[in-house]
Order: sequence, then C-alpha cells, then structure tokens
Amino acid sequence: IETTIPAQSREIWNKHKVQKFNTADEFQERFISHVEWTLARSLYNCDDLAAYQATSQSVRDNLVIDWNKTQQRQTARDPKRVYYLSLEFLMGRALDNALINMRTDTDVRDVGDTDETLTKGNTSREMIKNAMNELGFKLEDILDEEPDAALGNGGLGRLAACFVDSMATGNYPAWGYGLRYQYGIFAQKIINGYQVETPDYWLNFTNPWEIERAEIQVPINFYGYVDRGQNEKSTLEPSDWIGGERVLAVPYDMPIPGFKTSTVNNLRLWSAKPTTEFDFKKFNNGDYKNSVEEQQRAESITAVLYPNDNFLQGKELRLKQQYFWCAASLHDIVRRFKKGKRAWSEFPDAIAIQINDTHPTLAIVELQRILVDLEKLDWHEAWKIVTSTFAFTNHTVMQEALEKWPISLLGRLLPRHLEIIYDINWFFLQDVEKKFPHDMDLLSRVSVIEESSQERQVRMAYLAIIGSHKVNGVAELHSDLIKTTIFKDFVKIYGSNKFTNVTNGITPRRWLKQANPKLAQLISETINDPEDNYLLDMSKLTQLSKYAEDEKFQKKWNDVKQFNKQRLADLIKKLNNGVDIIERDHIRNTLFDIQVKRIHEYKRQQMNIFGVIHRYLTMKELLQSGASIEEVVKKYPRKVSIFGGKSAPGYYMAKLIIKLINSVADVVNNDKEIQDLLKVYFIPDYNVSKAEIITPASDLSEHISTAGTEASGTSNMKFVMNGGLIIGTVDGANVEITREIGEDNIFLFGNLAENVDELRYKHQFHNEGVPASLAKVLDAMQNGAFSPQNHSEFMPLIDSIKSHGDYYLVSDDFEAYISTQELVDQVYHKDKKEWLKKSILSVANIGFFSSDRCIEEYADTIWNAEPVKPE
Ligand code: 7GP
Repeated sequence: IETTIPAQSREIWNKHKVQKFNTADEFQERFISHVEWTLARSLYNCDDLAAYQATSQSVRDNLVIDWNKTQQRQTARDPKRVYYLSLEFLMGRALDNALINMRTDTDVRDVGDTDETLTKGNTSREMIKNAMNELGFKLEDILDEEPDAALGNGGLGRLAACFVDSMATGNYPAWGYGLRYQYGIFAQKIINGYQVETPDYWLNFTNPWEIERAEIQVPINFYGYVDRGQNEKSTLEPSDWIGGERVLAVPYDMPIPGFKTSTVNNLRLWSAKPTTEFDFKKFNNGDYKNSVEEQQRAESITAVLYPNDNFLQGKELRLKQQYFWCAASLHDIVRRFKKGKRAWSEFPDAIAIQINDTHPTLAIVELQRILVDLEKLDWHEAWKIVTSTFAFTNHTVMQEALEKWPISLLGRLLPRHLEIIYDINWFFLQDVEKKFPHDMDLLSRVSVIEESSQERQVRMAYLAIIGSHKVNGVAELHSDLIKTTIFKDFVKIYGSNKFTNVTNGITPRRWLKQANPKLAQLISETINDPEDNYLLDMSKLTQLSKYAEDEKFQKKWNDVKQFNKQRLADLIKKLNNGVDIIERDHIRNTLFDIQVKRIHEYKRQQMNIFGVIHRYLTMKELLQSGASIEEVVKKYPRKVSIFGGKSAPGYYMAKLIIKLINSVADVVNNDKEIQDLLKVYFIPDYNVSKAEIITPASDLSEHISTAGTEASGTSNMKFVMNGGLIIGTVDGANVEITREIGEDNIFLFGNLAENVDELRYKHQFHNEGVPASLAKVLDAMQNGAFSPQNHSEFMPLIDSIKSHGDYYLVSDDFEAYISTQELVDQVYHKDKKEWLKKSILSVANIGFFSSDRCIEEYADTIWNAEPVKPE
C-alpha cells in the first residue's frame, strides 16, 4: 500500500502504534481521557449523557483500529467490492450493538486467536458494564442516552441496516452509501388522539459514531445546459455539461462492526455543503447577503428525510437528493477503482452495485455519463460495463410507490442525464423491436418514457431493470408477482433468468441477542453454546425442537416471555404518564396482541381496530344479556391490543386510523364494566429502539395486509424469532415463514393474492354490502360510539369500505379474521402447553430468516463476491 511517510520514519510510527483497550482498567483509563480531553469535562460534571459520549468514543477507538485494518486488508487483497446504495439506513442505536459485536484483543486471546472459534458471547459487554459500575454509572441508563439514528421510514430502511450488519459479519468487502440527513424520520406525538409530527434533530449533541472526512469534497452540479459544440455532436459522443449550480458532498463515515470477526466495514453518508467558490457578480453588485444565503441553501439538500413509506412524493428537492447522493457515491467508487489502474472493461469484475429500490437509479445514468463523457469510452462499451455492474431490488408492487419523474423537471435539473436516458431507451426499444417486430403496444408499454399521462414521465423502475443484470423481489410470492404483473413485459423481453428472488432477513444480533438477552441466554444454555455461535449459524436453533414439550423448559421459556411483557408494560406505563394500562398481577394471563409498523391502509390496521371494536361490542352485549364476567372471560379472555407506527404526514386516511385507535382506547380503557379484560394502547413514536422492547413482548403479532400487497415484511420474522406467534394473511414472507415453522404454528386466514382482482371487480360492479359482523362495527362508529362530539368523524373509513370499493378487501377478510382471533384465544387460554410448544418450535425453525443467509444469497447469485477474512 502506498504511503507518503518516508521509510526511515516507519519505526517511530510502529513504536507508537495505537492500542485497543483490552481490560476494564484500560477501558476506564480511555473513558476518563475522553471525558477530560474530548468532552472537556471532569469527574465533577459527568452526567449520563457525557458518560454515553465518552463510552462511545472509547468503544469507537477500538472499532477504528479494526476499521483501519479492514480497509488496509481490503486494499492489499483487492477483492471484488460491493456497494449497497440506499436512500435510507434505519440504524437505531449503535452503542449496545457495538458492545455486542466488538472484540478486544483479550477476546481473541481467550480462545486462542483462531478465526473459527473466536470470542465468547458477552466478554466485552460484561466487562464494560462492570467497569461502568465502578465508575459510578449504570450501563442501561447510559445506553438510553443515545438518540436513534432514524434515517429511514420503515422496512426498506431497516433492511439496509440489517444488511450492513450481515455484510460485516460475513467479512464481505462491502460499503453502504447513503445520505446524512440532519433530520431523520419525524418524532411522533399523540395529541388528543391525533398524530403530530415534530422534527427529529438527532445530531443535537454531536454524533460520536461519525467520522467526518472533511478532506474529501466532491463537487456536484445541477441545472445548466449541455454544450453541443459548433458542429452539433451526437448525444452518444462525449458531451460537456455546464452545470448551473454547484454544491459539495462531504462524507461522514460510520464504522459497522461484524460479529465475532475483526472486520469493521464502512457506512458512508454524504452531507451537502456550500462551495467556497464565490459569485463575484453578485458580490460586486453589493448583494453580499443574497450571495451568502444562496450558498447556505446547499445544506438543505441533506437536511431532511422524506417521511413517506411506500409512496412517491415527486418533489424537486427529493430528486436533487437522489442525484447528489448517486453522483457523490459513484465519484468515490470510480476514484477507488482508478487507483487500481485496471482496464475499464474489468470494472464489473471489481465492483458490484446493488440499488435499494429505484431511488438510486440515477447512479446507472451517472456511471454511463462518467464513462462516455469523462472517460471517453464508446457508448456501447460503456453500457455493457454499466449493466454488468448494477443489480436492482424491488420492494413494492404498489402503483403509488413506483417512481416516475416528469421530463421537464429531470431535464431542467439534469439536462445531460435526460439525453442519456433517451438514448438508453432508444437502444432498448430497438432491441425490443428486433425481437418482437411491429408490436407497437409492447413498445409503448415498456418504454422508459411514459407518454400516456398529461406530462411525459421517466419510469425509474424500467430504467433500473434495463440498466441492471439482475432484478430481485424480497420474498417468493413478491418475486413471482412482479414477474406476472408490473414487470411482466420485461420477463418476455429478457427471459426469466434476469429475475430472481432473495427473501429478506433480519440480523439476529440486534433482534435476538440485543433485544432479548434473556431468551438468548436460555437458548445458549439449552443448546450448550456458551459462545453464541448459533447467532452465526441459526440452523443450530433446531436443537430447541426436542424441548418443545418439555415442561421444565416450557416454564423457563414462559418466564422469559413474562419478563419481556413486564418490561414492555413498564415502558407503556412510562409513556402513559405513569399510569398502568394493565394491572401487574394480570400481565401473566393477558394476551399481548401487537401490531407495530408504518400505518398504511394496505397493512390494514383498520381491520385490527375493527376487530377490537367487534370484540368490545360483543362483550358488552353478553354482559347486557345477563352473562357474568366469568362467562365473558371464557369466550373473550384477557387481552391487550397494542398498536404503534407512524403515518406519512400527508396521508389523511392513515392519520384517521391512528385517531380511531386512540378514540377506541379512550372508550374501552375507561369502561368500568369491561374491567381490564380488554385494553387498547397506541405506543407513540414507534422506532427501532422501542421495537427492541416491543418485539420480545408479543404473544401474538399481526401481519394482516391484503394478500399481494406486502412485498415481504420483516417484523414478522422478528416477532417469531422472539417466540411470538403470528396471525397473518397469506402474503409476503408469511408464506415462507409458514413453510419453515410449519402451518400448525401460525394462524393464517383470508383471501389469496390470486383472488384479489376478482374481489375488487366485484366490489366495484356488484356491491354486495358488508358482513353482519362488520356492519355492527361500522354502525357503532357511525352512531358516534367513539366520537360522541362528532358522529361523522370516522365516516371516511366507513365510506372507503361501503361506498368506495373496499380496495383493501376488509369486508372480504373480516369474518375469517374474527374467527381466527377466537381460535387464538382458545389456544392461548385453554392450552398453554400447546401454545408454548408452538412458540418453541417457531423459534427452532426461524433460522432461515437471518440476514446472514440473505447476504450470502446476494453474494453468490447476484454480486459474485467473496468474503475477505481477517488472517
Ligand atoms: C418495504 C415493503 O413494504 C416490505 O414489505 C418489505 O419487507 C421491505 O420493503 C423490505 O424489503 N417497502 C418499503 O419500505 C418501501 O418504501 C417502496 O418500498 C420504495
């Protein structure tokens, strides 16, 4: 590896080589120096926040040593590199994860410094916990000081976070590229039952996990024009784009430690800042203030994450974000490639770029521009390189989420890129015409340019398919669906080999070990794996099967669940102004029924709350007809329905669903007659760190999307991995979860994806009304049972079902939903042993859904990349 340090200076560098802290004592020394030097504080004014900062700085020091070694190793061995481009990384907190993944040199020495066995499960974390105690701090409190890095909306962003964890753990030479938003997803407040958004200024207290690389500044241009020269060159030839606005992209690096490996990978997030170039015209006109203000606007590009999940909001600033990030990342990737002095034709052998949905599609165009305009490659030679480099993951089939950008906007912001898009499309359509002559319909259906709408638009998904060598969906059902619906024509054109499936996964380090330490401990004891190797090979969990009916083991299993339910009850109490929702004594025999995810009509939280209303009304009827409480409990045993999730700020129906949940909670929770047989609670501001408390506490979780709409779902995997059972529709990864854990261990119901079109057609043209059970619910709502001040408050929800075609098929699935819920009650309350058996068998067979498996599949079948193991 090259260096500018003269050879004779090396000795001094080596003599002062930085060292990790390896013992509690060394950690404490490091901690105190960060308190004093980094924070300029002392023993007299070190609060929990300062302790969090100093701990993180200390842990980061250790990670940085391995980070540097990892980068050096990767430079020296020069393997094929993987770049994961995602506009969202929903990381959550970093410290606890780092403590679990970090390895001190002692960890390595303890087990003889071999790469296979490596460290004991808890060594560093336990050591630091004790060391913190001696310093006068409680680790739990310190961990709680960290704000979530909430740079994502939901599933897509959290998937990217699990992926970087697994890529580091699998020793892949892989970087994530994203944006360093100053404001992550908004913080949700619930005021009078309504969602209110407040800004999430997460960088308030400086972020100890980021390393600013101020020395790297990539200039990014926008607007301007293309200089075609005197004799009007072809657009296929190298062209000059004269940008009209320029900003700088500065990277902030976040170390991503692997588990039981010293590999520490990089997540590089770009931040926008003004150039130091100065508009002299303005200055000379005495317009100094305006000239500064204009520069300041540069920063707005990375100011805020767009808060939409599964929905396109076609804003100019969003397109600017996308290009800013794609151009900066590509520049970085190309710069690194050029250092290797290899031929351009080898680019795809050196680099794989995965694009997380269509948000990074401009990277495809940008690479073509770099190769043609700047590196002067022939168009076709360049295009071959581009298409062999990129691969595209689709995350949704929903029309409203498919990205399309108006030609006028794209052409104004990125004039040269629009030309390139036209040319890409032109060559593509030539090929299609050759294969399927005279099929004008096909040509217009697959054209990257949509001509039918009032304004011509660029269809980003089509561009992504054309510019990639592989396209994948995120669960089997979803990958099949995209081939038969939204991308059908492309299967015809390219053949089906270009389309593949990689079923999503989640990292068991965060979602089992970190979120559920009690269960992790019980597992490692039971399968005799004190070093937690099962977290790397989740097939080891199948050993749990033999204890599924073992009464002693069942009791331990149940105790863990009880502990986690208590922990969630404590959190809810805190959020609920210190008031308990469920009496402590009743927690054990109360079924915790949880639905936490973004609020969306397709995810059908409305069906869940309708189900709660139905249960409430029926309980009331029973009581009014003279039934005793004991008789009611028999049919409807104790249950708490817990909801959580954010709505996009502009999504009226989703916000109304939140209001309905809170209004129902108001009525039900205060109904003396019902006692605490039924409770409803909406957890405000659902996020990753709350999910770590919520997920382990479920008895039952709900994954009840209209069949064919939820591409995969990943919280379904998290809940099962934590011993919760699922009530769900035959959708997304639920299908494969059923296959893995067995259909006896999941409560499936509802219509199948293949029947959805037919059912929708029926609603539209032969409206048969709603079933009686649902009518009862909707009537109560309409009569103001949950909105006494305003009977029509929830009319839009009622109308969407009764008068507007019930697009999400609530009326078609409602009865099956209700009866399946009753089945759940019966198993939970009448046959606890059976329930525990199902729970244990589920965990035993959930191994497939580790994101490690998922990343291995990407590496083998899409990236053709190999791990680079530390010596
Ligand atoms: C989500 C899907 O809705 C979810 O089913 C899937 O598990 C997750 O991606 C990860 O693959 N999609 C999004 O979050 C999203 O915004 C549109 O997709 C771009």
